[in-house]
Amino acid sequence: MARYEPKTAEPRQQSRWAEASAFVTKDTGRPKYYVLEMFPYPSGNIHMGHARNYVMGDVVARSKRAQGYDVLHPMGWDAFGMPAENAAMERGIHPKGWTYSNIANMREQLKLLGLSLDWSREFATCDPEYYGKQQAWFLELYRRGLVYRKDAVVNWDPVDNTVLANEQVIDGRGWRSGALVEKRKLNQWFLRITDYADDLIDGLKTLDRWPEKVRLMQENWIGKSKGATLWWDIAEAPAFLPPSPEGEPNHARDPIEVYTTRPDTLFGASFLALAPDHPLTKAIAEHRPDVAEFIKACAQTGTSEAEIEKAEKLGVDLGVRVRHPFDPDKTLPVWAANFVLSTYGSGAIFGCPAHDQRDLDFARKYDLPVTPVVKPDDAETVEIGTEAYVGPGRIFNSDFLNGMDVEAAKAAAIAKVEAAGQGRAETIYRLRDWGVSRQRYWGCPIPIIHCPSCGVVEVPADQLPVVLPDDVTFDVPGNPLARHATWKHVKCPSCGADATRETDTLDTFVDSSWYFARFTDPTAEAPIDKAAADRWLAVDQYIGGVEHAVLHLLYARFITRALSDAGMLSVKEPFAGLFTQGMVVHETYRRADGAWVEPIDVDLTNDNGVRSARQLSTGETLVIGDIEKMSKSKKNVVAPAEILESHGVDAGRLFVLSDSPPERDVQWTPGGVEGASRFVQRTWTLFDTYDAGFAGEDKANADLLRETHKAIKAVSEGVEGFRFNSAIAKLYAFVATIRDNAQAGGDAKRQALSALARLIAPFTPHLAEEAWTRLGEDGMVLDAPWPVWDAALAADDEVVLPIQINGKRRAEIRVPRGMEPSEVEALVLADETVKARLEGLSVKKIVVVKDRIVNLVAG
Ligand code: ANZ
Ligand code: ZN
Repeated sequence: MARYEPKTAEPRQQSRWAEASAFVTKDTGRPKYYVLEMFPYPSGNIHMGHARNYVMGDVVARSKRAQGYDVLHPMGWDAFGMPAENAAMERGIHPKGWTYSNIANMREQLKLLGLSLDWSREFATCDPEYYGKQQAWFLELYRRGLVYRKDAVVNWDPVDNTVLANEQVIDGRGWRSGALVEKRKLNQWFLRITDYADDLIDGLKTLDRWPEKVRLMQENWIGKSKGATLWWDIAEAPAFLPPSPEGEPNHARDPIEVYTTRPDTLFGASFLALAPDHPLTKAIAEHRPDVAEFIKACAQTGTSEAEIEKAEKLGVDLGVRVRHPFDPDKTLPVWAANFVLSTYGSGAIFGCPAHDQRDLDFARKYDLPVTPVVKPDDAETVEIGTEAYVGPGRIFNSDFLNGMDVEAAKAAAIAKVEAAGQGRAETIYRLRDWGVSRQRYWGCPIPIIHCPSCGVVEVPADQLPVVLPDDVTFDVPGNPLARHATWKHVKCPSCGADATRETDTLDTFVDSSWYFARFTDPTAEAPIDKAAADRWLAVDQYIGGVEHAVLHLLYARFITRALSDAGMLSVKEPFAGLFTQGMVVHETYRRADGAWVEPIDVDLTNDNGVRSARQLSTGETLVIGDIEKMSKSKKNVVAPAEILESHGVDAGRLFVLSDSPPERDVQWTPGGVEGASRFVQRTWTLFDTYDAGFAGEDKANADLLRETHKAIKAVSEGVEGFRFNSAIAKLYAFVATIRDNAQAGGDAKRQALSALARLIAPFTPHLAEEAWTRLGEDGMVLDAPWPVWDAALAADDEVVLPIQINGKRRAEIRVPRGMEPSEVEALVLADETVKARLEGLSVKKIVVVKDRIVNLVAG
């Protein structure tokens, strides 16, 4: 009996696959299956999280291949972005060199994992061949009106010196730098994602193989809101507001526009509130230092909705009064308030304190009237203390709306303001157009030329790609492209005059919004080869982190729609199936002086359940900290390479999938990998000691055959349902069954081992190939068909019998299949639930239908 040697077996199998070009995509006309993991950013090294992600994809790819699909399973690099420029600024390395050397390094690390990837399709988004095609379709969208330029207040990251999309601002901070984001006005390029807002919501309903959570997050992000816009006439305004010529905005005269989802509560309105940077607030601030102060104070608190929600409600009375649309005699004060967002609706609201918590908090603070107008259906009235009533009910205190329910009152109120020309029904969205301009070097140049006489001119198709210059400097902040001596100076393609290139580059989320389509034919002349895209899209299974729920995954859905409308694609939804995997986490260790210590330098002991840790290099006692996502800062990282070195690829692959469900985090422990490694040995031993000449005993053979079919069924279902951990648990059990059943042999044993080799192949592919060869099979297990189970053999040995008492199902009982009725009867009568049900009754009759049902008559 020989030990299994991953160190020799794994490279042996990997060269076999390479020599056979085994993973080059084959298009044989069979049903297709496109498996894709979110491609990595080439930051330097493959980490454990990457490894888990790609191994999951590989399990899908290999099992689909075995099930007879033509599989597409490509890999590439999301290679533009800030870190490359940071490396340039901090260490003087050119972003291009940094990126491509990281790619080379990570490619080698990935290859070690034995993934069934088609490397012939590899590309990086920073390859001019890739981003040139992106420039081509960008111009196509420009011609179609989906790309435009406007002055916009943008989120400015003062550390990265660039603009961020709303999605990239998390709690008021830059998603990458963590710096507090500032507001600036800049001329920017935008993609009209809002044109697709409704379609993007509707499409979510078709994505039945997406996590519910992600669909909800997208729906909330798009934030469709149905309500009404109302115009409130000004009744009084401060004398200092200057009159302005007819046709120009006049703050002393123009009605204030308000957006509401609750026009039914209009009779409960007690004030209007404007955003701090509403034009009227600002006009008044020019004459009122207290208002100016207020605006300044608001600018200093966080800008995110969450922060605004948490902050104390503050405001200032602007000295303006407006007329109520339904009662011209009634006037309301206009305030500026910190909880009104300038970027939503019209940046102004009417406050109805009785039925909105923010308005109520505000009204209580500034002593504004609280008039309830909605009461629960069965109540006489409703008392408002410190909590607003936001539930359903009937309208009261409200003239012509009295007695209506909320929905009817909304419709009636809207009909009335529309008839009076004081408002209209309106649907608005939280979603904003996607600002894609970045003032950075390491990104895809926007293929536009600015000409003094022709204005914005497209770079002609025969001059694409617009390639980034290599000779740039990073010694000062700002955009290296803008200060390059020659790059931006060109002749206008249209009139020949001196002109300048656009120096903004595209947000890197543009790069990742179509790469899955390019993979279907990465060498196509067109950005996307239509026939190839039709063959392979949509991606059948996409796998990645849930942190991309609203960024990448929404942009990709939008761009797919836009390209589809431009005739370049046929699908609207890029990803038919989505799986969001959990993270790899690890315990943390700290010294008394607070320094983090790497796991490799830690000696753990366990005394009757009391764990302690010591630093190997110093002997110091360590504090065992929380289990956290592996991160460099806490030094709790275990590099895949270390594991592969010590336990082999297959044990590592097995472990990242075995210890918890794929959607949950998995904790890396040395013990876990060792367990996986022992399983590899045990499995190998079964094959290594296999004696084809041993016929076995009938009963043992029959048992093993049944166990084999059960294992095929359970593992297949686990793989299919993305329950890899339970599939692996079943494999552990199956290996134990084969080992323990020493009396089995002959065909049953052969079937068991043949099935086992094929079932482990997606998880531990190298071991599976070795086992396959050891069984004497020709070719590779990679190409062997997935085993199928015989339903009769796989059927459970136990059945669940429903128990009916006087015709009603009252209990159930689990018994061995085929149990005689008399035996079942005894068990039923002794059953606790049944006894409880029969309390005070006597059994008149009991009928047991074998393996089906138990009927009891009692009275
Ligand atoms: C009056 C009212 C009465 C409101 C009531 C609610 C309850 P969603 O559903 O998110 O669209 N609102 C409108 N614009 C706003 C802005 N720029 N900043 C902060 N709040 C704003 O929310 C719409 C509701 O949020 C609107 O309906 C408005 O308050 C407020 F009993 O109008 B409501
Ligand atoms: Zn010109």
